[in-house]
Amino acid sequence: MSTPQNDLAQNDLAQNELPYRDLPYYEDVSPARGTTPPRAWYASSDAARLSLNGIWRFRLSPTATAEDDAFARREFDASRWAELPVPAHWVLHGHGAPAYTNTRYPFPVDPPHLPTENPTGDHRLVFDLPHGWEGGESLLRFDGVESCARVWLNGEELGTFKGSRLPHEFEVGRQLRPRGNVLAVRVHQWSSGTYLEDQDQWWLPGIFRDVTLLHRPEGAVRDFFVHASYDHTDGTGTLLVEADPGGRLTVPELGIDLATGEPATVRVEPWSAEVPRLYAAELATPGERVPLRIGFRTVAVEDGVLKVNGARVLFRGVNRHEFHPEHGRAVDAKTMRRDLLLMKQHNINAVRTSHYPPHPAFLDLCDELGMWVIDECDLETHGFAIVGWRGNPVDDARWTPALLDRASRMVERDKNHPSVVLWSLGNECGTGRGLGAMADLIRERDADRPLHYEGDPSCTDVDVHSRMYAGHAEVEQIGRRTESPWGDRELDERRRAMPFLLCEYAHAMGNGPGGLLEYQRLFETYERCQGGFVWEWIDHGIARRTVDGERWFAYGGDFGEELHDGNFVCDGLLFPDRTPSPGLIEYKKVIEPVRISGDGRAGTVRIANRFNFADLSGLSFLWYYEVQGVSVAHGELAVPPLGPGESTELKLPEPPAPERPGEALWTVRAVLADDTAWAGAGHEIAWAQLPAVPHVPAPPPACPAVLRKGEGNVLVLGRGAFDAATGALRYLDGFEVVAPRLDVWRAPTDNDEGAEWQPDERYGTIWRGLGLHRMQHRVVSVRDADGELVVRTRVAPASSDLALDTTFRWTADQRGRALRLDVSVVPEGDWWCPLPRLGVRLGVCGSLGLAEWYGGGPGEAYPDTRTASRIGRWTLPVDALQTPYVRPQENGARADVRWAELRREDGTGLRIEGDPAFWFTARRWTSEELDAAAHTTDLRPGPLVWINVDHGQHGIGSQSCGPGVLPQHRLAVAPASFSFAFSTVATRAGATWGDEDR
Ligand code: IPT
Repeated sequence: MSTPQNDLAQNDLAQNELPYRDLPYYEDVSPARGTTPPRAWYASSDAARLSLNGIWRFRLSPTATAEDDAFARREFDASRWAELPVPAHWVLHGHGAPAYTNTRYPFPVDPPHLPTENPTGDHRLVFDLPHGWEGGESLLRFDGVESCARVWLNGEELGTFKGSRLPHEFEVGRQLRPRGNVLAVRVHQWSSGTYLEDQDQWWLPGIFRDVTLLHRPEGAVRDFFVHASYDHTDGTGTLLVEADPGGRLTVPELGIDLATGEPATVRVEPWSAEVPRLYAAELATPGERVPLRIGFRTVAVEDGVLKVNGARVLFRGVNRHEFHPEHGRAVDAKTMRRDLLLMKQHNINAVRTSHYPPHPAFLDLCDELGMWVIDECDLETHGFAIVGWRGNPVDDARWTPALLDRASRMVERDKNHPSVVLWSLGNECGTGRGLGAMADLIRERDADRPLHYEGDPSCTDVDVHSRMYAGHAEVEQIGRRTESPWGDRELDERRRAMPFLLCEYAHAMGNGPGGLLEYQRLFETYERCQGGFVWEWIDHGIARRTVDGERWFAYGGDFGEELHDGNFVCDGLLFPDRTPSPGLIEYKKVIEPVRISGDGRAGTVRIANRFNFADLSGLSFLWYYEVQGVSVAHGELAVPPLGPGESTELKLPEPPAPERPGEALWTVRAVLADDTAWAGAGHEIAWAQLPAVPHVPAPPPACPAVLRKGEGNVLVLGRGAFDAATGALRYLDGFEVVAPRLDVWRAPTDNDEGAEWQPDERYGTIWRGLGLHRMQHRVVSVRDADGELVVRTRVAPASSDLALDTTFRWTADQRGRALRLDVSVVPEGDWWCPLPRLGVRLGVCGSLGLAEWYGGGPGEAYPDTRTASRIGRWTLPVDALQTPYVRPQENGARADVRWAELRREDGTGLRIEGDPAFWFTARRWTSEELDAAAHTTDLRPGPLVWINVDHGQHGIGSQSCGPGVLPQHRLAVAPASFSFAFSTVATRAGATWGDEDR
């Protein structure tokens, strides 16, 4: 933000930009010494290459200068050093420990200086050249070293470099010998580069990507640039490949055989993330043949809209950090592919490589499988925000060479990927001249991709307007191109004419994110709103084991860091072990590229193709007619191969004559017709349920039983036995229960807790402050009202006059086995905040370990995360109802439950029906225990299963970083009434009350 103080600070700074002098290389701001210019990366060629990955020797020292460089000499004896795999982070192999901070630098902000304690890892590898390795030039390539390296080969120093997630190469032909080569690499955890790499992630030093020796025959490819555009007006592609040295380019399938530097225009099929058409090609220079895969596509901003091949694209995106729970950012090829398959399988079509260029092979996979990519530079100086941006390197000319080096290493490395459609200057760097210089450099080199950077609201250097965590209302305003002015009229106008992206939204920390559906509607309504990127793909929990071998995931603070940001590092759609979280299942549903809607009663269904490029010929449509959650008829629906944006309305078949009464609905699913590269035939893409016959809850007792006094201090009503003094239910049909009572507490989610920078109320703190976690229940009266049992309780927190005046009215039918509970709640006092939940909690014996329910499932759902919940009959063990969020918190509710049963192994158990449908939760610990736990291993099953049947739940929102719960999803305090019927289940086959309903 531009304020007088800021401007002053920036001016002062400009005058202070005297050159830094006499700094050691790791503090010196210059990017590198001795490396060769950046160039395109390619996975293979016919030139020899030798992977130097493997087991190296390793020594850790506490400071940058504790050890001299004698280890680089060939004769040095490192046989007593530890062994360490490369690529790896040494802190994940028992040398030192990881540490997590979000924006804060873990050392004083004193650029470019670093703490004296600067863990330094000396790495050493002895290697032979393979048989037949020819002499001449070779390059030694490092794909990623954090954060600064000094390199020697056979005792001769090659140079130094910084830029952790960028490639660096040295010429080494002269130093190589056939046998016994000694490669020595000194890696400092902290360097001036660290000031540019303040991304929100673990601090993980090491050689974490591949090390490769590349033979460079005479006339080998130094660099090449593939320009492959597509003209959607005439269906032609134009190919031009620049190469140094020049050579020939062949694309057999297109009959192309050209000299480099010469263009060719031919009819082609275009590349898109939906239809990733690649053409196999070969670049041949006098000394090398490089296989290429070419995708034709044109990216352009036209009429304020970002278009590819002439069509508006909608990003259904995620922010992807590189992360593996055991290996940190040393992510292997299998894991990269796994990420992409999981994304494709969940309808995700775009990745922002937050906040650095990924392993280069990842982009090959994006080309192949189809993914829009925003490639982001390895640059973030977020920690300067804490000191009012004073000294921010992106606004200090002394750092500009380092910024430019980073920009050009990214662009040169990744320029040949059709999947990369936008360049991003970096993340959260504030503003400054350095960013402008980077933008100039990138545009100069590659005019064919628009630029992205979120941190400068003026949008001076970019082609798309981008925001993070903007609320729905603001996105709507932006959608209308009426967002508030920033300052400069001309720039404001320019910005309003730009396409808009949410480069981060929907913070997926813990339970959530909520509110996805409402964002998606905005993206579909406003042409300018071209989608967003959920923050983020995966939880960065580090795998640990208890002494008993049980696995758990560590977050900030678990390694004894004195400064840390706790579990803010676990905010992904995947759990650390890459199991999809409910958030991912919800996202998949919300962004489904086929919209199915209709009128189940009228028997009509509408299919809309929401792809931007693909038609629907690859999909099959299946229908099911379900009565009480059981499919009674099904078949295939003939859907024409609608083109992008097209829709049609179809008639569903005649439903079968009902064998028994009850709720009925149509489920229509769109599935892959054939196997694809990323999922098999039958994989579901989209679905909808269309109600045909509504659900009718069980009526109140027709022939009410009468309350009577039993033996001792007991009241008996139907099959229920109650404590006469408190009115608490003790037994149901001989079955012991911990009496149902009103419950409003949930273990606050990360989103309930909220973030300090969000203006919305932080309800976790507010609820706790009010004492909602320790409500007291004062029994006001226990009455026999015309044979019914009526119990009035005042439920209220200590030290407050707020209360919930609660009446439980118990009734039973003479003939039935069920007990009906009508609850009514009347708030007292000025309740100004929503409740976490409103319902009834009871406890039953832990042997009731199996849950079956008819209602929303199979996964959890909350008011603003319920799109993926589908009505059906579901069965799961109680243990599987819980979602293992890395930091335990409220989870596991099932929405719209008509009835639920908990059963023992022999089939006997308890049944609960709701009127209206309810939220159902069952777990082996209480909400209080859940609330107290810091890690999953803190939760120990108790002797009981605790059941919550809720009339209401507060929404989830995204406030752990973004906006809170939308008003329509808040659980406002208001008079409420709702009912449950409790009965026992005799055996699986001979069910009791509710039998007529099944
Ligand atoms: C935003 C960062 O860009 C991202 O790296 C991550 O830290 C995210 O927040 C939260 O997990 S910045 C935030 C202060 C809006």
